[in-house]
Amino acid sequence: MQDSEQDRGADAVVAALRDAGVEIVFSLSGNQIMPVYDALFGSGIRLVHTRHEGAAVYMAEAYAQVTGRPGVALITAGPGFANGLSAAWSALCSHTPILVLSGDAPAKRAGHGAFQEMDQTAFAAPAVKASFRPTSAAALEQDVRRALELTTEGRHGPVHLALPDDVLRAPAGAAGVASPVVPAAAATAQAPTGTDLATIRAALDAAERPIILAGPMFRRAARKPHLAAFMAASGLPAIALESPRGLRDPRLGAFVDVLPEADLIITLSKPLDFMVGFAEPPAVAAGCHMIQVSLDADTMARDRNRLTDRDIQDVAACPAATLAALATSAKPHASAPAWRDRVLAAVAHRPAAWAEDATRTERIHPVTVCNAIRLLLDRHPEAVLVIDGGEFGQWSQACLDTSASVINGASGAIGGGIPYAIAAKAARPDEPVFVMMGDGTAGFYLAEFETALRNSLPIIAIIGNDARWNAEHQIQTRDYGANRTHSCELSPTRFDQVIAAMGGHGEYVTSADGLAPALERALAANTAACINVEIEGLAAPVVRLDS
Ligand SMILES: Cc1ncc(C[n+]2csc(CCOP(=O)(O)OP(=O)(O)O)c2C)c(N)n1
Ligand SMILES: [Mg+2]
Repeated sequence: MQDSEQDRGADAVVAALRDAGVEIVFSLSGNQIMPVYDALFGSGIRLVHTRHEGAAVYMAEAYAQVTGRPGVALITAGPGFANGLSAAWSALCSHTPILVLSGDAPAKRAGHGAFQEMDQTAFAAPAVKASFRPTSAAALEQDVRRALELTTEGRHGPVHLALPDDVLRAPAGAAGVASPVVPAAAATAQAPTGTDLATIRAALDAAERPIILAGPMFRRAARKPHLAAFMAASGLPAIALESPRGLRDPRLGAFVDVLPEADLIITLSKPLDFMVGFAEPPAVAAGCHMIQVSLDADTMARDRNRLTDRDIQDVAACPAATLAALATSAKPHASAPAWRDRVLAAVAHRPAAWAEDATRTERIHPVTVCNAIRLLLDRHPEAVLVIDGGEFGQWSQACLDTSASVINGASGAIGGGIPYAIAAKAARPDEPVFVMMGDGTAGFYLAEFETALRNSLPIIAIIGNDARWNAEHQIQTRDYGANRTHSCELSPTRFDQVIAAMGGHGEYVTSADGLAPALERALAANTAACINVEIEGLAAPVVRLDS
């Protein structure tokens, strides 16, 4: 400890993290946050040092999703902070609780043009739930503790703290009375009132085909069982949405075909946004009664005010607590289980033709790759499966699921897959972690393979390589014509060789027969591995009841 003999602001930051039970900080270093690196010595908190700030923030997001506890990223000022913002916005869209700590220029030099000075809170504002810049070392411990609490207060999401360099180095105990800048978090989640529950129960009784649409939080391992318990008790369908394709998420099969039949939709922390076709026809019937259950009053008001001619009620209560209360008191609904079975059959629907199609392509069909992965997931039911974007990612979504899955989420950002997998492995070191992604997507954070190797976090990446930004190629073909596609071709990169050169395990698969043995070798290698599969570049799957 060189900056001062006493505890510094940086020590206060680390004390708050440690006391909150934080086990890992994902970080990329820089001048202003050096005191925090120093303070981490002896704290028991693991530091995973990444190759890009975006990766550190994506790692915090996946860590939170897999563990159910807030993830923490620590990045430097100016460009480092800006590099992390896109990933912070992903966590905002996926309702994931993360704390983003960034270094900042000295507070006493505010407005003087200090190195990397930037109005961080203004820059962060649209990308996070809340952003603050504490200026007192004495209040820093409280500020960090409160910021962590805020990540799970109301709708879960990212909270940002800009930490001025001089505040991190200043003695934490010497400043006398100091007021924290982060407001107090609400003590408890708001339970639904008896009136709230009576409103919902009455609506359920009056409806013929009610359904619950839940937000991405209900896809997480910790909350999935709540949906299942409600379905079991009531006999009604409850579906969680987390994909940027919304109702057309291939994981939801032909769900889009049955939702318009619903006459009551109860949303649980699921805004009536693009993911649900703005709750307008044809996605949702015009006469459908809707009840929104959320702690995000602003978003509920936004949606209700837009849909003024619709029958919408708001319930300002914790969605998880509301669901639990409904599950314990539910009795089988009059329409159950026929309506539920119809919805679940639509969700499970996949075109029968895929099996045969998969044998006909010249290069390996994405479904064939997925079938090989499924055998491994059957053997390792606790494995984590990460799926990133692109058409290959959509095929993976259609074919694969596990109890612990992480996808690129409602932001629609591609590229976070490798960092997601690394964080999932840090959270679950005893389980295999697979990440499926396209060759374009793989390029975003390929250097993080070195992070995986350096930190002994053996992930297995399956790259569906069609030497193309295929999703973009498909859009150009569809919207402008087959003779007006350009600039989507990529080199057929030997990712396996790149990873082997880094010191990891590489496999190059050019035939369906080669898939299973390559996967077995990668598992046995117990090091970060890349399976580079030459796939057929197909359009993302479309699943409809008549397909
Ligand atoms: C951060 C970000 N940049 C760009 C895009 C647009 N985008 C979506 S899919 C895609 C192509 C992905 O290509 P690849 O990973 O090779 O998968 P493929 O579609 O070829 O299977 C692009 C560029 C995006 N969604 N997110
Ligand atoms: Mg591709």
